[in-house]
Amino acid sequence: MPTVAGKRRNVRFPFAHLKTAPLTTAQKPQKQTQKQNQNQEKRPDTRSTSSQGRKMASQAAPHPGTPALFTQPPPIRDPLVTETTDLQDATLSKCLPFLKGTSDLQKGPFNASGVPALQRDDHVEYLYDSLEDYPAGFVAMDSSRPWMIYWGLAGLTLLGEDVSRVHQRVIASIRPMQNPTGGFGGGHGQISHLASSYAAVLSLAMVGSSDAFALVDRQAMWQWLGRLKQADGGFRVCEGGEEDVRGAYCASVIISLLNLPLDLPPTSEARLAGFDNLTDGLGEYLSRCQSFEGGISGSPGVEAHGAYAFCALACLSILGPPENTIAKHMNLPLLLSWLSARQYAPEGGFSGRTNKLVDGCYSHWVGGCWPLLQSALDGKPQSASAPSTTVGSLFSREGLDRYILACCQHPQGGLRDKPGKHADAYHTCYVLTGLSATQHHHYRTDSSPCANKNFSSAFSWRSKPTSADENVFEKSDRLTAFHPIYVIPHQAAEKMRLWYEAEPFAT
Ligand code: FPP
Ligand code: K
Ligand code: ZN
Repeated sequence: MPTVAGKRRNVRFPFAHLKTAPLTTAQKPQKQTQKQNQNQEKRPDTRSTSSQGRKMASQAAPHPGTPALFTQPPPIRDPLVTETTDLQDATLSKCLPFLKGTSDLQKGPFNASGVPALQRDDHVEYLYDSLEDYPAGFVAMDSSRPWMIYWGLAGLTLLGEDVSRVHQRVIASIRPMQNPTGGFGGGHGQISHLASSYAAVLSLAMVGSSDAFALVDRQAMWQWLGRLKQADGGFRVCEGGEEDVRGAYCASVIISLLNLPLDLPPTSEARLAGFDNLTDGLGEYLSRCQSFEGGISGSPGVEAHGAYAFCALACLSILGPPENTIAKHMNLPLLLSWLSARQYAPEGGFSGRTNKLVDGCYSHWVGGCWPLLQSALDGKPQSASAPSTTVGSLFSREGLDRYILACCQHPQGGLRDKPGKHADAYHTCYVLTGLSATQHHHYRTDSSPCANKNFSSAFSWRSKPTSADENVFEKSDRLTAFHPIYVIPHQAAEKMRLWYEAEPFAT
């Protein structure tokens, strides 16, 4: 993609994700050293750099305004010591100075609640940069091109940037990845995948021009989805590939945003299983993905994980009103219990699964489950405005805000998994999405702007900003609200759907 941001800086990405990148021997030592040096969190010159100084900082008094819940290890400990408890202890030691506001590696200013400000300009600059060229060492990311566009555009949109001005550039980047047999690949010449198609469609929705919408070959997409639909109700992620809840969610997002016909194409093999529609048997498939713990796994019978919980709950929230679909296909008390156990104290952030560590990206994958579950519990909306009674907040917004703002901001811009990790575009996007979710109340109304009644409840979501007395973040740190299912602005989702409603579709 050609440069859009005036200022250029070298991209930063975590090399841990690139273990398989086939770097040449000539490049390897030099490039990695250069990257890693760049990624060191530099302490400001004004502070002590001695180990004594570090020790004092970690023992220093917490920033006033920070409740004890977020500054001390948990009062009850399991006496059994394992590799898992050691890793958890190490994570706590890394996070506590950040939560207390005593780390040298943190930028201020801190507000009266002891929460550091969002480094908005640094993150904007980081994300514009993430849309630029990458050196050869990033070759492993070549199958994630639409994702990199999505993460960049979504993060910038959350931060208040107008991404419609790059619509031509986005179209030019995405066009070569569409296959005539339907869908988008992860890179040039690669077969279509539901995850890259999801990222491509959402990117086109965010730039929001007719040219962007007209790029999608809906007929071919529909035929391709018909080939991915399986006899047990789910979707494979690509032809000959695995079937999992990512497939179910990405397919449902694409079907509903592009206003595709629900009928299975006549040649779809899933018709042999007795299905007529792309969505037949999908809720039942997702139901089989709820594990004994109450969480949701990628496919039936394996370990529950937060990323899959979001995919499944968002998919159910597309299929129909959450108070019907989630309540019908999930054991709610068990789901609530597992989801609640994902938020840790003192960290405040979420883990993805039992006995694992907090990670900033789960601010979205787990955090994004809460509005969907809340809507299921709130029940059928009675009006076009916010409901007068709801079950209230099901998780600690304060805890998540503290984890995000204190622990996930890289001092050189971009957001991250946890202290000590590099920033990357994926974490920057999903940590900011999580922050935005804490800053808004998301609810459904009884009206949708769409003429086609299919999936109308998915287009009935609205949001309102949380009030000042609920917030520990500064007013200036408020982000754009995102649609809780489509993870782009509400308007972008509605505009795309309405555009395709007006376009004839020849089956
Ligand atoms: C475990 O990683 C992670 C997973 C099992 C799932 C990852 C999937 C996603 C993040 C998103 C899928 C969604 C779409 C829409 C394509 P880990 O073992 O490194 O992390 P952990 O220790 O936190 O579980
Ligand atoms: K992780
Ligand atoms: Zn992560």
